[in-house]
Amino acid sequence: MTGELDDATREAMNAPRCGVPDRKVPELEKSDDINPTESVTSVPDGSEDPDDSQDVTTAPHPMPASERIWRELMKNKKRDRPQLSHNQEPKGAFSKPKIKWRLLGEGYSVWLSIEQQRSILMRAFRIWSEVVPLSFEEDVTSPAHLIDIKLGFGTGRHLGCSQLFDGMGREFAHAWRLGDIHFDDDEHFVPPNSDQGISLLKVAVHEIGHVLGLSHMNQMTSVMQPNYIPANSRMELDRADRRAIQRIYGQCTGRFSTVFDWVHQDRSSPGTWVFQTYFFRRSWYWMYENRSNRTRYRDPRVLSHGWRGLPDSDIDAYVHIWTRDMDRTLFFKGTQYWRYDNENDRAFVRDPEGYVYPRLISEGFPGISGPIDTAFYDRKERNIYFFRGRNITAFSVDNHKVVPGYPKAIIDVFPASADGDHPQSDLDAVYYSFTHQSIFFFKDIYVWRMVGGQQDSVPHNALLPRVPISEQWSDICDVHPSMLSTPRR
Ligand SMILES: [Ca+2]
Ligand SMILES: [Ca+2]
Ligand SMILES: [Zn+2]
Ligand SMILES: [Zn+2]
Repeated sequence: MTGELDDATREAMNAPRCGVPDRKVPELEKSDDINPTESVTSVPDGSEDPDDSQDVTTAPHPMPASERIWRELMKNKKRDRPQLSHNQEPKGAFSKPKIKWRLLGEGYSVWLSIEQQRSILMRAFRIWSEVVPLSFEEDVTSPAHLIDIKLGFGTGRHLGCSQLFDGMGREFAHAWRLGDIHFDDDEHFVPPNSDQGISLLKVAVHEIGHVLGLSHMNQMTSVMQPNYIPANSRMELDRADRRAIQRIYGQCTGRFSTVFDWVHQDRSSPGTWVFQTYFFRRSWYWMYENRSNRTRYRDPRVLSHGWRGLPDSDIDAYVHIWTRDMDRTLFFKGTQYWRYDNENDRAFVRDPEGYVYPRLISEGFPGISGPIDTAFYDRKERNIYFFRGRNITAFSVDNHKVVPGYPKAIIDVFPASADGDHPQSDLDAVYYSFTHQSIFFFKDIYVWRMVGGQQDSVPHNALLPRVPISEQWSDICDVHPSMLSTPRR
């Protein structure tokens, strides 16, 4: 090995040992990934702390904010001492995508119910799995040696650990890179949104960050910043956290069943049209926040909870027929299609015209038979374009029949702008993005954007060279099914 200290090693060497009170603030790591922003030179003033303004008699006295310094030790899993030798530097990342964790039965907190502890820890793991291709599974049955991350609470001498905890204050927890997490139960751990005590969620997210290989980041908004800031209700990874963990584990990739902008009238102000972008994959979906270029916090969600009355997985296509006198939202699967009742937010069983759903595609669209790969509605031409295999078929909404001359080869209608760079056949999704004012073609983990507008060099409906989907839309990540959110849209 080089004998060079990496940041984590340096941090571990500078950190105080567990059980040895030391008021020195751990040295802040300079992270190179983010634009330099305000640096943390002091911990927040106690007067800004809502905890301190309250007279707490039953709960342990909250610590003054000036002492709310996050202290923990990071160690290599199989070593006792924080000092790492340089010739056996461990690889700093899990090399498998599925990671198992367990809250130790001998290490429950006295502050929260067991169910609360488990659900908070699950949420903390989930927060990381929302941005990297890792899944975390709570495993309460496998033999201990198969559990990657064991978590427990304890005070003083605890859990057979060689490092003593230091009572209330200073050290809150310690974590081993690629290993376990111990929480100092002399701290008053509380659920998120509590205005007193120490948020277990916040501490857990931070410690899991260390286990996954992150060091401290000197940014107020980062969950990896070294000073504990009293819990605020919104607990999110900021951009720097996301990029840092993705530098270790990469971006999430995967193919989608359907992608679309859901355009509908705003229920709170009729007459106003709004849209949200959705990505469907099997039985899950994400809502994408275009403005912040990321998915909504706590996505993915379960399709059947968010889109009632539709098939609960593998939707082939979405079509929004939108003319002056028609506004129909349709979902396709197999040989059938469903009409969605935007107002009541569920699929129609019987629509206002008296049609009963699901209907056969061939009944609603003479000349078209399912299954289809994908479809989209072109507002200008008032055609629905159905894709299947190598072919595309235009269906005129006004004439209620297939446009003469179709089906055609996809590549003839939407040629490649660069030789050989074309999806050819078996598309996953095609959708018009209101945000980008462009049509995108999805296949596998790639996306092709239609040129659009006027360009002399290439036909206006040519497809630009492909890019990975994850470059265009960030952080669309699977989570372990046990952690799926079930709240409605
Ligand atoms: Ca402590
Ligand atoms: Ca599809
Ligand atoms: Zn310990
Ligand atoms: Zn830390």
